[in-house]
Amino acid sequence: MPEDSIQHIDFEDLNRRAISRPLVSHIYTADPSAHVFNGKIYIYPSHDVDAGEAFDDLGSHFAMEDYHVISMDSITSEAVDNGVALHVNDVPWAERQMWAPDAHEKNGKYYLFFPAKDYEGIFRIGVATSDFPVGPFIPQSEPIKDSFSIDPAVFKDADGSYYMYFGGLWGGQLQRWREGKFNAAEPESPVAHLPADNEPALCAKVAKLTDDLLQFAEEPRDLIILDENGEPLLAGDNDRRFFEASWMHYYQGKYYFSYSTGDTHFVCYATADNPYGPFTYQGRILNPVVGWTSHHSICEVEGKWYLFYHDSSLSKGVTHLRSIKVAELKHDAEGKIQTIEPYG
Ligand code: FUB
Repeated sequence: MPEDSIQHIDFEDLNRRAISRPLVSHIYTADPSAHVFNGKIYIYPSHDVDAGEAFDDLGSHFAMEDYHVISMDSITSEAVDNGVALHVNDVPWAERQMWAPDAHEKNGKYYLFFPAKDYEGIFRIGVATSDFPVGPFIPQSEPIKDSFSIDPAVFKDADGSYYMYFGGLWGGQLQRWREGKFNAAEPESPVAHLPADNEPALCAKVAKLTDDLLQFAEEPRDLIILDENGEPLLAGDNDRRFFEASWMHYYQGKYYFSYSTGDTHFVCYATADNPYGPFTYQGRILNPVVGWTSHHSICEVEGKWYLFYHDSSLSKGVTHLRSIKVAELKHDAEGKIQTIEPYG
């Protein structure tokens, strides 16, 4: 829900209508990436804090410093905070802004993938490893070579390959990498360097990972989303084009790429028959939540599918103080996802 409409919200009424409650309320959490490892649910969220930074459209007020892993024995059990799993002070290359992370498992080892700004103010994506799903995680000394932008989501395909999906506009800097290297030219405005409305939209990126999950095995490719006529979505198609918050899930023979439309506040999805695409736009998964951002993951737990998402209802609309939630997600007989209305 856009910032300027929040002042009119009756939060008591909204919380009554909300389809789910915050999973934890002793800290603020956002951007939940959920997985089942060894029969247990692990959620890798951002840990929101109020660091006193001024609000701007580059997201400087999202000044997070560490990650906590949240675990649940089952979808209805209590969500447990397992404490600090990684702190920015322990990451040699990272200076600030520990944004939306993800994690995965391979051969009994756990990998935390996270974006942060380096000492030049450029978002990079790092990897940290642990013998335990809840950490503590030990970071690599350098970010992934040639990584950029934000919101890594790692998907394991049926053949054992792992792919990273990533990217984000405005504060996520994706628009500054259009020429293959960081465009440092001023102004550092969120809308500078974007394509014109009638040009193809900027794409999320996808790259296969190396066997040790520590590097890109190939140069990241554009994840193209086509409209109903087989044409790439345009940059001005703000209700449908990619903005940030990549996620991938596989359901009945199809790859489902889901993402946030950012300034129009929807979580949407597109499908393909392979992990690279091209994908075809299908529809909305989640209508706008309270707060500017919307960011989710989709995870199967004991045969049912769930949408993990966040909103700012607990903080009464403070956009950088969010809480993770979960709701059941349903695919219909044709595989279409039913749109979720967060407040009933
Ligand atoms: O949490 C910081 C940023 O807000 C994430 O990286 C974006 O996806 C948005 O949720």
